[in-house]
Amino acid sequence: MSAAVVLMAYGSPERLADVPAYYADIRGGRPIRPELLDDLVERYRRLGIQESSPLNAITEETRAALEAELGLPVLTGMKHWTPRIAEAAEAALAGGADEIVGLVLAPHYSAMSIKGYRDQLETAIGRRAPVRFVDSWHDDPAFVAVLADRVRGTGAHVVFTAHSLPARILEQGDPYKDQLLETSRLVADAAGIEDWSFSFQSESPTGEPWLGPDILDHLQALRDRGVEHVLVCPVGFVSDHLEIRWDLDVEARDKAAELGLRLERIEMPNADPAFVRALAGIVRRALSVPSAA
Ligand code: FEC
Repeated sequence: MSAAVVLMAYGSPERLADVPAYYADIRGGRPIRPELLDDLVERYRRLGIQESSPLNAITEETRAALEAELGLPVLTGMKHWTPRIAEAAEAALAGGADEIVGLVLAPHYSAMSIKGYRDQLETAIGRRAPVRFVDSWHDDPAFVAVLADRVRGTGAHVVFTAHSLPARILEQGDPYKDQLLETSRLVADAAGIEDWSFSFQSESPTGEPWLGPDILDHLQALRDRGVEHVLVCPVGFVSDHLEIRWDLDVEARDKAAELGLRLERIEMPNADPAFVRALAGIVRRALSVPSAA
């Protein structure tokens, strides 16, 4: 068999003029309030995406490093931007692959996140090749070690974070929150951290309740109970992008300053060689499981 990997990420607009189309893709045809679009354009402007788009550049660096590590073709497919997941799937098949590993650069499964990547990939491949899709890798020991190395030895209270989702996922038995808490616990145990907590971030104003606590409220609660120094360790994201560089580096930092709280965050895994080796291990494991096809 000749395998190829479709490495999937959220995707990010390359320039400000792309933001309306990108946002429309995220909304999947549902209406967008003009003030929310203006606010999003402004966040991207302040992030400096006219000069460079961090997420797309980091994803390409990760792709190239993973390809070199595995010695297999690795193609990037974006959920909400180009190159699309379907384009990556076509390129993988055109290159002669007769089985496809689907790996998302997001470790935790939710029907509201990973399932969307899976659906796009499986629809694109159809019956042309078996797809070995990795649903989650939140407890991968090498990934846990990458994060543990970044928090070990800190004297700060560690706050693990991840993207919030609408709270209704809990009634649907979605494993997202449990997987996030498991990663947090595994990282804390591996690093010998006892003083830690978890909060969500990056909630969208969609008019329904989202999972909490949100990090901004959580910082207030930590300050109220006497915490002076916080180290933020995102576990649900692996790259520098808008949700890190704006929601944490601007909004959470501003909130911490207002509270008189010292706030730092870990360096994201991005294309760190140890993280790329962890991804390669996940791909090799997926390939070693006997195929159902
Ligand atoms: O740097 C960048 O340009 C892109 C950063 C980015 C990442 C990301 C990851 C996740 N999201 C998840 C869920 C949702 C849900 C909605 C939603 C909306 C947005 C908007 C932007 C955005 N997300 Fe995102 N997300 C990123 C960016 N996300 C921009 C639209 C503006 C806003 O609401 O702030 C709500 C959709 C709706 O309106 O109906 C739900 C989840 C992840 C982590 C997993 C993954 O990476 O796929 C979950 C990175």
